Amino acid sequence: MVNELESLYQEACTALAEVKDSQALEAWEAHYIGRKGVVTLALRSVGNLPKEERAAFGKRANEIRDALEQTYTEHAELIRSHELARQMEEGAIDVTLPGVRTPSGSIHPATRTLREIGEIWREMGFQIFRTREVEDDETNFEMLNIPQHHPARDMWDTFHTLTPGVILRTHTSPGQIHAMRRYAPKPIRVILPGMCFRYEQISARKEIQFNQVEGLAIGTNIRLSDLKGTITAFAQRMFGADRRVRFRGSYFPFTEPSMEVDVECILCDGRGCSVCSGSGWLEIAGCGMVHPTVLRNGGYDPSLHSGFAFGMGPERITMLKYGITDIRYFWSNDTRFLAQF
Ligand code: FA5
Repeated sequence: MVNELESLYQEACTALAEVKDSQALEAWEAHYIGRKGVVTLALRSVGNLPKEERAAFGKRANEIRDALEQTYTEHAELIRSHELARQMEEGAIDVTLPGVRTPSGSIHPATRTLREIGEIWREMGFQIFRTREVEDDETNFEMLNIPQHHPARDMWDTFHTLTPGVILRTHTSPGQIHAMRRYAPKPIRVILPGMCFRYEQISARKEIQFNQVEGLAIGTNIRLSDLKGTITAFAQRMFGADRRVRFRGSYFPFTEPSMEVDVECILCDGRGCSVCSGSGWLEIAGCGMVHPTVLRNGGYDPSLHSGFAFGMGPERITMLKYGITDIRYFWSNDTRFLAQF
Protein backbone atom coordinates (compact mmCIF):
# COMPACT_ATOMS: atom_id res chain seq x y z
CA MET A 1 0.00 0.00 0.00
CA VAL A 2 2.77 2.45 0.90
CA ASN A 3 4.45 1.76 -2.44
CA GLU A 4 1.22 2.52 -4.29
CA LEU A 5 0.90 5.73 -2.34
CA GLU A 6 4.49 6.73 -3.22
CA SER A 7 3.90 6.19 -6.93
CA LEU A 8 0.63 8.14 -6.70
CA TYR A 9 2.59 10.96 -5.10
CA GLN A 10 5.19 10.92 -7.90
CA GLU A 11 2.46 10.86 -10.52
CA ALA A 12 0.63 13.81 -8.91
CA CYS A 13 3.84 15.86 -8.78
CA THR A 14 4.66 15.17 -12.42
CA ALA A 15 1.10 16.01 -13.47
CA LEU A 16 1.14 19.27 -11.50
CA ALA A 17 4.37 20.35 -13.18
CA GLU A 18 2.54 20.05 -16.53
CA VAL A 19 -0.38 22.25 -15.41
CA LYS A 20 -0.20 25.64 -17.17
CA ASP A 21 -3.58 27.33 -16.57
CA SER A 22 -6.24 27.64 -13.90
CA GLN A 23 -8.67 25.31 -15.70
CA ALA A 24 -6.12 22.50 -15.73
CA LEU A 25 -5.24 23.32 -12.13
CA GLU A 26 -8.85 22.92 -11.08
CA ALA A 27 -9.00 19.54 -12.82
CA TRP A 28 -5.74 18.47 -11.14
CA GLU A 29 -7.07 19.43 -7.73
CA ALA A 30 -10.32 17.50 -8.27
CA HIS A 31 -8.46 14.44 -9.52
CA TYR A 32 -5.79 14.23 -6.83
CA ILE A 33 -6.59 16.11 -3.62
CA GLY A 34 -10.29 17.08 -3.96
CA ARG A 35 -12.99 15.47 -1.81
CA LYS A 36 -13.15 12.46 -4.12
CA GLY A 37 -9.53 12.71 -5.35
CA VAL A 38 -7.35 9.62 -5.61
CA VAL A 39 -4.96 10.74 -2.88
CA THR A 40 -7.85 11.59 -0.55
CA LEU A 41 -9.43 8.17 -1.15
CA ALA A 42 -6.10 6.43 -0.60
CA LEU A 43 -5.80 8.25 2.72
CA ARG A 44 -9.25 7.07 3.75
CA SER A 45 -8.35 3.47 2.92
CA VAL A 46 -6.14 3.27 6.01
CA GLY A 47 -9.00 1.49 7.80
CA ASN A 48 -8.73 -1.49 5.41
CA LEU A 49 -5.13 -2.20 6.34
CA PRO A 50 -3.97 -4.73 8.94
CA LYS A 51 -3.69 -3.00 12.33
CA GLU A 52 0.14 -3.13 12.51
CA GLU A 53 0.56 -1.31 9.15
CA ARG A 54 -1.91 1.50 9.87
CA ALA A 55 0.33 3.85 11.89
CA ALA A 56 3.22 3.90 9.38
CA PHE A 57 0.86 4.23 6.43
CA GLY A 58 -1.20 6.98 8.07
CA LYS A 59 1.92 8.98 8.96
CA ARG A 60 3.33 8.83 5.44
CA ALA A 61 -0.09 9.49 3.87
CA ASN A 62 -0.50 12.67 5.93
CA GLU A 63 3.00 13.83 4.96
CA ILE A 64 2.18 13.27 1.30
CA ARG A 65 -1.15 15.11 1.56
CA ASP A 66 0.53 18.10 3.29
CA ALA A 67 3.34 18.17 0.70
CA LEU A 68 0.86 18.05 -2.19
CA GLU A 69 -1.29 20.82 -0.70
CA GLN A 70 1.78 23.00 -0.23
CA THR A 71 3.02 22.42 -3.81
CA TYR A 72 -0.51 23.02 -5.11
CA THR A 73 -0.76 26.39 -3.30
CA GLU A 74 2.62 27.52 -4.65
CA HIS A 75 1.78 26.41 -8.17
CA ALA A 76 -1.64 28.12 -8.03
CA GLU A 77 0.04 31.38 -7.03
CA LEU A 78 2.47 31.07 -9.93
CA ILE A 79 -0.32 30.43 -12.44
CA ARG A 80 -2.35 33.33 -11.08
CA SER A 81 0.53 35.77 -11.52
CA HIS A 82 1.27 34.49 -15.06
CA GLU A 83 -2.38 34.85 -16.03
CA LEU A 84 -2.53 38.32 -14.56
CA ALA A 85 0.59 39.35 -16.49
CA ARG A 86 -0.91 37.91 -19.71
CA GLN A 87 -4.21 39.77 -19.19
CA MET A 88 -2.34 43.00 -18.64
CA GLU A 89 -0.35 42.49 -21.85
CA GLU A 90 -3.55 41.86 -23.77
CA GLY A 91 -5.04 45.04 -22.33
CA ALA A 92 -7.80 43.16 -20.48
CA ILE A 93 -6.86 44.97 -17.27
CA ASP A 94 -6.94 48.76 -17.27
CA VAL A 95 -4.25 49.71 -14.78
CA THR A 96 -5.22 53.39 -15.01
CA LEU A 97 -8.60 52.74 -13.30
CA PRO A 98 -8.67 53.92 -9.66
CA GLY A 99 -8.29 51.01 -7.22
CA VAL A 100 -10.78 49.95 -4.60
CA ARG A 101 -9.64 51.23 -1.23
CA THR A 102 -9.36 48.45 1.33
CA PRO A 103 -10.72 49.70 4.64
CA SER A 104 -8.08 49.46 7.34
CA GLY A 105 -8.81 49.07 11.03
CA SER A 106 -7.56 51.37 13.74
CA ILE A 107 -6.57 50.97 17.37
CA HIS A 108 -9.56 51.04 19.72
CA PRO A 109 -9.59 54.34 21.67
CA ALA A 110 -9.54 52.55 25.05
CA THR A 111 -6.52 50.49 23.95
CA ARG A 112 -4.83 53.64 22.70
CA THR A 113 -5.25 55.31 26.10
CA LEU A 114 -4.20 52.14 27.93
CA ARG A 115 -0.98 52.08 25.90
CA GLU A 116 -0.39 55.79 26.51
CA ILE A 117 -0.92 55.37 30.27
CA GLY A 118 1.32 52.28 30.31
CA GLU A 119 4.09 54.11 28.46
CA ILE A 120 4.10 57.04 30.93
CA TRP A 121 4.26 54.72 33.94
CA ARG A 122 6.97 52.65 32.22
CA GLU A 123 9.09 55.78 31.78
CA MET A 124 8.55 56.47 35.48
CA GLY A 125 9.97 53.05 36.39
CA PHE A 126 6.76 51.03 36.87
CA GLN A 127 6.58 47.49 35.47
CA ILE A 128 3.40 45.80 34.23
CA PHE A 129 2.05 43.06 36.49
CA ARG A 130 -0.97 41.18 35.09
CA THR A 131 -3.39 39.34 37.31
CA ARG A 132 -6.55 37.31 36.80
CA GLU A 133 -10.01 38.62 35.88
CA VAL A 134 -11.85 35.83 37.70
CA GLU A 135 -11.13 36.32 41.38
CA ASP A 136 -12.10 34.88 44.69
CA ASP A 137 -14.20 36.93 47.07
CA GLU A 138 -11.39 36.82 49.61
CA THR A 139 -8.82 38.59 47.40
CA ASN A 140 -11.29 40.99 45.78
CA PHE A 141 -12.76 42.07 49.14
CA GLU A 142 -11.61 40.48 52.42
CA MET A 143 -7.85 40.93 51.88
CA LEU A 144 -8.53 44.55 50.94
CA ASN A 145 -10.13 45.22 54.29
CA ILE A 146 -13.70 44.87 53.01
CA PRO A 147 -15.28 42.09 55.13
CA GLN A 148 -18.57 40.31 54.26
CA HIS A 149 -20.98 42.85 55.69
CA HIS A 150 -18.93 46.00 55.19
CA PRO A 151 -21.11 48.77 53.69
CA ALA A 152 -18.31 49.60 51.21
CA ARG A 153 -19.25 46.43 49.30
CA ASP A 154 -22.15 48.44 47.89
CA MET A 155 -19.57 50.49 45.99
CA TRP A 156 -18.74 47.39 43.93
CA ASP A 157 -21.86 45.55 42.74
CA THR A 158 -20.58 42.13 41.88
CA PHE A 159 -21.03 39.47 39.18
CA HIS A 160 -20.99 36.12 40.97
CA THR A 161 -20.26 32.81 39.21
CA LEU A 162 -22.05 29.54 39.93
CA THR A 163 -19.10 28.55 42.12
CA PRO A 164 -19.60 30.06 45.58
CA GLY A 165 -16.89 32.59 46.41
CA VAL A 166 -15.71 32.93 42.78
CA ILE A 167 -16.52 36.28 41.20
CA LEU A 168 -15.50 38.54 38.31
CA ARG A 169 -13.14 41.13 39.75
CA THR A 170 -14.87 44.42 40.42
CA HIS A 171 -11.62 46.39 40.35
CA THR A 172 -7.90 45.78 39.74
CA SER A 173 -7.09 46.28 43.43
CA PRO A 174 -6.98 42.51 44.26
CA GLY A 175 -3.91 42.53 42.01
CA GLN A 176 -2.20 44.48 44.83
CA ILE A 177 -2.43 41.37 47.02
CA HIS A 178 -1.06 39.11 44.26
CA ALA A 179 1.85 41.49 43.58
CA MET A 180 2.70 41.91 47.27
CA ARG A 181 2.62 38.16 47.91
CA ARG A 182 4.89 37.62 44.91
CA TYR A 183 7.51 40.21 45.92
CA ALA A 184 7.34 40.64 49.75
CA PRO A 185 9.49 41.81 51.47
CA LYS A 186 11.18 43.43 48.44
CA PRO A 187 10.21 46.90 47.17
CA ILE A 188 7.51 47.06 44.47
CA ARG A 189 6.74 49.51 41.70
CA VAL A 190 4.09 48.07 39.36
CA ILE A 191 1.01 48.96 37.36
CA LEU A 192 -1.78 46.43 36.93
CA PRO A 193 -3.90 47.09 33.85
CA GLY A 194 -6.96 44.98 33.06
CA MET A 195 -10.66 44.49 32.61
CA CYS A 196 -13.10 44.84 35.52
CA PHE A 197 -16.76 43.93 35.79
CA ARG A 198 -19.58 45.47 37.81
CA TYR A 199 -23.23 44.66 37.97
CA GLU A 200 -24.23 48.26 37.28
CA GLN A 201 -27.09 50.04 35.64
CA ILE A 202 -25.45 50.97 32.31
CA SER A 203 -25.48 54.71 31.70
CA ALA A 204 -23.53 57.39 29.82
CA ARG A 205 -20.75 57.16 32.46
CA LYS A 206 -21.07 53.56 33.67
CA GLU A 207 -20.46 50.31 31.86
CA ILE A 208 -20.63 46.77 33.24
CA GLN A 209 -17.22 46.02 31.74
CA PHE A 210 -14.39 48.53 31.73
CA ASN A 211 -10.61 48.80 32.09
CA GLN A 212 -8.72 50.01 35.10
CA VAL A 213 -5.03 50.69 35.63
CA GLU A 214 -3.99 50.05 39.20
CA GLY A 215 -0.65 51.31 40.51
CA LEU A 216 1.28 50.10 43.53
CA ALA A 217 4.54 51.25 45.11
CA ILE A 218 5.84 49.64 48.30
CA GLY A 219 9.11 50.35 50.06
CA THR A 220 10.57 52.01 53.10
CA ASN A 221 9.76 55.66 53.80
CA ILE A 222 7.19 56.03 51.02
CA ARG A 223 5.05 59.00 52.00
CA LEU A 224 1.90 60.83 50.96
CA SER A 225 4.08 63.47 49.29
CA ASP A 226 5.56 60.72 47.06
CA LEU A 227 2.05 59.70 46.01
CA LYS A 228 1.03 63.28 45.26
CA GLY A 229 4.23 64.06 43.35
CA THR A 230 4.06 60.86 41.30
CA ILE A 231 0.39 61.26 40.37
CA THR A 232 0.91 64.94 39.50
CA ALA A 233 3.85 64.02 37.23
CA PHE A 234 1.68 61.41 35.52
CA ALA A 235 -1.27 63.78 35.04
CA GLN A 236 0.93 66.51 33.58
CA ARG A 237 2.48 64.08 31.09
CA MET A 238 -0.93 62.73 30.17
CA PHE A 239 -2.90 65.99 29.99
CA GLY A 240 -0.28 68.72 29.52
CA ALA A 241 2.52 70.27 31.58
CA ASP A 242 0.49 73.31 32.69
CA ARG A 243 -2.53 71.29 33.77
CA ARG A 244 -3.39 71.82 37.45
CA VAL A 245 -4.04 68.77 39.62
CA ARG A 246 -5.91 68.63 42.93
CA PHE A 247 -6.43 65.95 45.58
CA ARG A 248 -9.74 65.62 47.43
CA GLY A 249 -10.20 63.58 50.60
CA SER A 250 -12.18 60.38 49.95
CA TYR A 251 -12.70 56.88 51.32
CA PHE A 252 -11.48 53.45 50.22
CA PRO A 253 -11.26 50.67 52.84
CA PHE A 254 -7.84 49.57 51.52
CA THR A 255 -6.09 52.95 51.70
CA GLU A 256 -5.65 55.38 54.57
CA PRO A 257 -5.76 58.29 53.94
CA SER A 258 -7.69 58.02 50.65
CA MET A 259 -8.13 60.65 47.96
CA GLU A 260 -9.66 61.31 44.56
CA VAL A 261 -7.52 62.99 41.91
CA ASP A 262 -8.95 65.74 39.70
CA VAL A 263 -7.30 67.49 36.77
CA GLU A 264 -8.30 70.90 35.52
CA CYS A 265 -10.92 70.35 32.79
CA ILE A 266 -9.08 69.93 29.51
CA LEU A 267 -12.07 70.95 27.43
CA CYS A 268 -12.77 74.35 29.04
CA ASP A 269 -9.38 74.97 30.74
CA GLY A 270 -11.05 75.13 34.12
CA ARG A 271 -13.66 77.74 33.19
CA GLY A 272 -16.57 75.29 33.60
CA CYS A 273 -18.47 73.41 30.87
CA SER A 274 -21.04 70.63 30.48
CA VAL A 275 -18.40 67.87 30.59
CA CYS A 276 -17.05 69.01 33.97
CA SER A 277 -20.56 69.96 35.15
CA GLY A 278 -19.44 73.55 35.48
CA SER A 279 -16.86 72.72 38.18
CA GLY A 280 -13.74 73.19 36.04
CA TRP A 281 -12.32 69.87 37.34
CA LEU A 282 -12.43 66.28 36.10
CA GLU A 283 -11.88 63.22 38.28
CA ILE A 284 -9.27 60.80 36.92
CA ALA A 285 -8.36 58.38 39.74
CA GLY A 286 -8.79 57.15 43.28
CA CYS A 287 -5.67 56.73 45.39
CA GLY A 288 -4.19 56.61 48.89
CA MET A 289 -1.57 55.16 51.21
CA VAL A 290 -1.85 51.36 51.42
CA HIS A 291 -3.75 50.45 54.61
CA PRO A 292 -1.59 48.67 57.25
CA THR A 293 -4.02 45.70 57.25
CA VAL A 294 -3.59 45.31 53.49
CA LEU A 295 0.20 45.56 53.81
CA ARG A 296 0.06 42.80 56.42
CA ASN A 297 -2.21 40.66 54.19
CA GLY A 298 0.33 41.07 51.41
CA GLY A 299 3.19 39.90 53.62
CA TYR A 300 4.77 43.25 54.55
CA ASP A 301 5.43 44.57 58.05
CA PRO A 302 3.67 47.99 58.29
CA SER A 303 6.18 49.12 60.91
CA LEU A 304 8.97 48.74 58.31
CA HIS A 305 7.19 49.26 55.01
CA SER A 306 4.73 51.72 53.55
CA GLY A 307 3.32 52.32 50.11
CA PHE A 308 0.82 54.05 47.90
CA ALA A 309 -1.76 52.77 45.44
CA PHE A 310 -4.00 54.30 42.82
CA GLY A 311 -6.66 53.16 40.36
CA MET A 312 -7.73 54.95 37.20
CA GLY A 313 -10.25 54.25 34.42
CA PRO A 314 -8.86 54.50 30.85
CA GLU A 315 -12.33 54.77 29.25
CA ARG A 316 -13.23 57.75 31.44
CA ILE A 317 -9.84 59.33 30.70
CA THR A 318 -10.41 58.78 26.96
CA MET A 319 -13.82 60.43 27.29
CA LEU A 320 -12.23 63.44 28.93
CA LYS A 321 -9.43 63.69 26.35
CA TYR A 322 -11.69 63.50 23.31
CA GLY A 323 -14.88 65.03 24.69
CA ILE A 324 -16.82 61.74 24.31
CA THR A 325 -20.13 62.13 26.09
CA ASP A 326 -21.27 58.50 26.33
CA ILE A 327 -19.20 55.50 27.48
CA ARG A 328 -21.56 53.12 25.63
CA TYR A 329 -19.86 54.04 22.34
CA PHE A 330 -16.79 52.07 23.43
CA TRP A 331 -18.40 48.64 23.14
CA SER A 332 -21.14 49.43 20.62
CA ASN A 333 -19.01 48.24 17.66
CA ASP A 334 -20.19 51.25 15.67
CA THR A 335 -17.45 51.72 13.08
CA ARG A 336 -18.46 55.38 12.59
CA PHE A 337 -17.28 55.98 16.15
CA LEU A 338 -14.19 53.76 15.98
CA ALA A 339 -13.06 55.15 12.60
CA GLN A 340 -12.48 58.56 14.20
CA PHE A 341 -9.46 57.29 16.12
C1 FA5 B 1 -11.80 51.69 42.66
O1 FA5 B 1 -12.19 50.78 41.92
C2 FA5 B 1 -10.57 51.54 43.51
N1 FA5 B 1 -10.14 50.18 43.46
C3 FA5 B 1 -9.50 52.51 43.04
C4 FA5 B 1 -8.35 52.62 43.98
C5 FA5 B 1 -7.22 51.84 43.78
C6 FA5 B 1 -8.40 53.50 45.06
C7 FA5 B 1 -6.15 51.93 44.65
C8 FA5 B 1 -7.32 53.59 45.95
C9 FA5 B 1 -6.23 52.82 45.73
P1 FA5 B 1 -13.54 53.41 41.80
O2 FA5 B 1 -14.74 52.57 42.01
O3 FA5 B 1 -13.69 54.86 42.02
O4 FA5 B 1 -12.34 52.92 42.68
O5 FA5 B 1 -13.04 53.16 40.29
C10 FA5 B 1 -11.84 53.70 39.81
C11 FA5 B 1 -12.04 54.21 38.39
O6 FA5 B 1 -12.58 53.17 37.57
C12 FA5 B 1 -13.08 55.34 38.31
O7 FA5 B 1 -12.48 56.59 38.55
C13 FA5 B 1 -13.53 55.22 36.87
O8 FA5 B 1 -12.61 55.86 36.01
C14 FA5 B 1 -13.46 53.73 36.61
N2 FA5 B 1 -14.78 53.13 36.77
C15 FA5 B 1 -15.39 52.72 37.89
N3 FA5 B 1 -16.61 52.21 37.64
C16 FA5 B 1 -16.79 52.29 36.30
C17 FA5 B 1 -17.85 51.93 35.39
N4 FA5 B 1 -18.95 51.33 35.82
N5 FA5 B 1 -17.67 52.16 34.07
C18 FA5 B 1 -16.52 52.74 33.64
N6 FA5 B 1 -15.49 53.09 34.42
C19 FA5 B 1 -15.61 52.88 35.74
